[in-house]
Amino acid sequence: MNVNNLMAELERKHPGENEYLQAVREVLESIEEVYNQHPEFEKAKIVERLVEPDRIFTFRVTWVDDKGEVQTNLGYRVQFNSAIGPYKGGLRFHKAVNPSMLKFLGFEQTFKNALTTLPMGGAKGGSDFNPKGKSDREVMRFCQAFMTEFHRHIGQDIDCPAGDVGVGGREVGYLYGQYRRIVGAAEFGAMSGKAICTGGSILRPEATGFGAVYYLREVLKHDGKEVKGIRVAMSGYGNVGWGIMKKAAELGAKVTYFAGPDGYIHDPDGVVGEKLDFILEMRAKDPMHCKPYADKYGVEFVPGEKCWGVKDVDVYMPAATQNDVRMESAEKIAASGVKYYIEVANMPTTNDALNYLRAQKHMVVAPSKAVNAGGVGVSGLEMSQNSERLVWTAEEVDAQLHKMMKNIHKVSAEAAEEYGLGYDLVAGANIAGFKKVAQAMYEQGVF
Ligand code: 2IT
Repeated sequence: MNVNNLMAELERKHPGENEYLQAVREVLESIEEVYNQHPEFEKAKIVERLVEPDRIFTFRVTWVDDKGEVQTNLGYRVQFNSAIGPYKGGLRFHKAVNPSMLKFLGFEQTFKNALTTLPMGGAKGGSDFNPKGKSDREVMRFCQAFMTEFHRHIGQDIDCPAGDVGVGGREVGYLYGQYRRIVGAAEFGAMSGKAICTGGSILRPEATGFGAVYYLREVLKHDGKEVKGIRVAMSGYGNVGWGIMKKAAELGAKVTYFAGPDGYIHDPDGVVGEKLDFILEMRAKDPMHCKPYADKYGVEFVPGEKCWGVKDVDVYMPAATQNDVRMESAEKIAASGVKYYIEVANMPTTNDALNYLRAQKHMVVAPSKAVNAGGVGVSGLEMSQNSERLVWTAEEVDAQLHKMMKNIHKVSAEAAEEYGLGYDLVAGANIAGFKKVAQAMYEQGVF
């Protein structure tokens, strides 16, 4: 394989799909050498097949808003790869959703899911529906209209969607309800992220954030350090960011900086105790502003800025959205002297910024497809519970999540070591995830 040639071909076929092309390039660059040591993969054209989704569905979603006006959105599902299990991945409802974004997410999901060790292929879907400012009834009508078309593409052994940005417990409830109504069966494993009373798993909402902190713990352990006392600067305080704040507080670490869409907060005492509840309230009232936190607790708020570059922390964790950290921020991060850069949101760093940070000798960089895998990991455990028709306790789920995150760190570190790359967690995760999917494709023949 020659990455530049392959990318030139993909750019020709998919012009302007920048996020997708970015995600593919990032993975291919780090597996190029490994791949070239496997002539059997080369012969079976594994990479050429793996970079294209198996299929993409696009459909019209028409619904009626509260004013009685007819609205039309677009719905999508990118079924990327099912070599190791049924398609699995979230649904994103956001006004910027387009095929390039969902292809990048589906591609990343394929390797992430492989890292969890559970049998799950990769997929992603969603809609350009903007949930902001919509009433509860409008959200329900939209979800029902979406599922009326979408149901024919999913199923417990085919494709199991879940939540992502803009799709939380409420939306999954309406989506699953409509699925059950149409198929006329309680097929729990056709969606994950469900409420506990509808076959959901305990800890699924917290799993991504908790898992990220468990992963961070392994990185620190590698350096002989503990989580206790660690200070974190992060972006995002959505479902995932909040989970990080909560688990960090539980383990005696603290989030002292967090950035939202309107600027960043500096709380030297950390987001702990009842402040965690306040964040939930604040977000429910207005997800676009974190300033009310500063007003309530009398701490610093810096409008219009991100906290990348602050010096009095030990770890940076971008947990907002894709391409949040660009070159300009990466330079500030490197100059701050902070050692750990732990990606949490899917692809939060542009490729040039990521390569720049990875090249810093004093830094350890961990990739989102490993760090945030606990979310889909617990989705996989939800599918297991649904198949068994059993409900696990919080202790059981947490123990499995913990084991999974430890293992993801371990296999990533070992894969990098095996190929002479030292403690390179980014390349290691790509190599470990890729090898599993590639081997499964190879074993199953050419199609
Ligand atoms: O990015 C992700 O891993 C998710 N949105 C979770 C997907 C899932 O199926 O739980």
